[in-house]
Amino acid sequence: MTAFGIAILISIGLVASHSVQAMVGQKLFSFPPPGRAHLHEEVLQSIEQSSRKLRVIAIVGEGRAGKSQLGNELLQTNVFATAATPEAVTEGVDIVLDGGRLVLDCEGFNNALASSRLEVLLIGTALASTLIFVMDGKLSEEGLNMLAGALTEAQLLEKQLPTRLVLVVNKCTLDYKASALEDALAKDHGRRDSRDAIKRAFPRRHFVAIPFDPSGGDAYQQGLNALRAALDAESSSELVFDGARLAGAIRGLSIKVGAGDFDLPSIHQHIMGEFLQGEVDAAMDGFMRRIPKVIEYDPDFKVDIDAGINLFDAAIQRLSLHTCSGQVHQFREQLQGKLEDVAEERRTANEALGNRTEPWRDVLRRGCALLSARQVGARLVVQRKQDLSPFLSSPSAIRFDTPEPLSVRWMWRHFHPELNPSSHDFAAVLNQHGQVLAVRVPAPALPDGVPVPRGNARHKAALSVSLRSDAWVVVVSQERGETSVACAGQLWDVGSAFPDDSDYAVHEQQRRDLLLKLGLLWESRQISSKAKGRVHSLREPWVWDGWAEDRQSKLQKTSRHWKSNKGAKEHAESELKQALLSQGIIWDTSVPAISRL
Ligand SMILES: Nc1nc2c(ncn2[C@@H]2O[C@H](COP(=O)(O)OP(=O)(O)OP(=O)(O)O)[C@@H](O)[C@H]2O)c(=O)[nH]1
Ligand SMILES: [Mg+2]
Repeated sequence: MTAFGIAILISIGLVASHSVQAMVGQKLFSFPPPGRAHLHEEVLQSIEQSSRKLRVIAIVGEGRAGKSQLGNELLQTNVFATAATPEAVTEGVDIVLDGGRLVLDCEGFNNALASSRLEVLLIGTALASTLIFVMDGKLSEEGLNMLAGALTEAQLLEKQLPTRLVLVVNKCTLDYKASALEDALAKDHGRRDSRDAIKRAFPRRHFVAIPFDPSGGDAYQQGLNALRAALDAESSSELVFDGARLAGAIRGLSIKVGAGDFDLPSIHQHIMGEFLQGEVDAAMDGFMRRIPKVIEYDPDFKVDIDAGINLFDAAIQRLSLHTCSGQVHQFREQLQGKLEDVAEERRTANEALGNRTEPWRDVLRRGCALLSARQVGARLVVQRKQDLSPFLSSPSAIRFDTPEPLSVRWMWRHFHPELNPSSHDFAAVLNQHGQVLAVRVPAPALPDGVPVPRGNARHKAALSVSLRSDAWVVVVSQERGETSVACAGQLWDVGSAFPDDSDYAVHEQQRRDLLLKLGLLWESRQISSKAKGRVHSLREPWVWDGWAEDRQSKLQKTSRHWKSNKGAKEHAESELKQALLSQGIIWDTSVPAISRL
């Protein structure tokens, strides 16, 4: 190493030690004797650990052309070594990680006092999102040949690279037009091949001339601004890598170049592979963030895998990557496979939630929450101690031979007015284990005088059943999308859970009290009764005939031929009671009342 080289390393080290915040130039590739590329793994790690998406700006070109200084200007700090010596200054590839940019300062070629290493040009070309190719003083034939030569050497002649080319003529004293590069590429000096190769490989290219200006004055600054503008233009359509993927690409490249294998199509493929894998992962991440999480059964659950594919396609379109279509296709298929796996897994989880049958109270609660949310009306009668068969005797009711298990999916399909138009106005009846005993069960009318706090026919039907039996009834309101429970003739908000069996006695007392108040129990009726004695026979000279009347309904019963006044009245009352019961004027709380069904 020359004394100058040592000075450079010291100066790089100094920058590093001044401040942790400061950008640090580090050597990524060197070429120790006998001259094979050596990758500095410890430096690669800083790239690998970068949490940002990285775009690579590689500065390559003629030796002593001012590449490192341009790099410093772009980064606005002196991190790359520069010197006015005729000998080469930059050896191998130095890098600076600047936020989302990784800037590569590459050793030059075409310097009579230094070796020209094609590897460096290949490394820069292969990795670059944007390749800054610097010529010294003029747009030279030699420079163009060198660039085309790298493409030839790398067997990339027929390839279209996703890399942008910014060709810079630095230290320029000539008055170039903005179209100079295009003009030069259009010229035919019998060297069409190299020009065609450049055009084909770099469909996106810019030209910038930076005037020679020892004082770094206005003209020089304008040139730099033109370079910055060229770098900013279309920067959104550049290859970007995750740090780890870029490190993987560099490792693969290093192995190939270190082994003297310049077959860049395969390197190119490797790098594109890393990039595409990154895009597959990014599309997958974006997709996973977008698709619905399965926390509850969703009857309309659908996974749109196109959303994931579109994310990938957008990234590919940004780069206009048609020439790599075979490889793109392969990664797209890989993505599609992964998306389908996730979609299938979510679909299965959703179905499983919908089909779950235990614990049944939980299933009922979840089903009601779904129906409430979608404003699908429903009514479910839940049996307690009383046999609900009397309710099921209606001709419209369908009774199952074997009770069906209740699931959220069952509830959705059964009550949805479009999926099952014939059933959703009726009740489903569940046994004590939450299994469906019967469906399409109509409700008897609600007796007059029962307070109905809210709701419509469905709520009235629920109140009626809860008053006529010990069953409780869940109602989902179609209009307001809320769930209530009717129990013992009262309507509750379901926020306060379903009736608990331990409260059975309390509910029964409430039901009885309400029935008493409504005059629906024998005890609440006004009964008149009397007995009349009469002469009967020698053996039974005196017998009593009883008579009883229900004042309200005027229903009367007589019972004849009893030994005592009291007995005659009791029997008449008993017959009246039976008549009232059979006509449904009064109810027996131990049997479901179904009159006027
Ligand atoms: N006057 C003037 N000097 C410049 C300009 N650009 C670069 N230089 C000088 O040119 C010399 C070489 O610059 P470097 O940046 O080291 O060149 P390089 O292309 O990196 O050289 P290698 O690393 O050896 O390939 C330095 O003394 C710079 O100060 C310019 O626009 N004007
Ligand atoms: Mg340099």
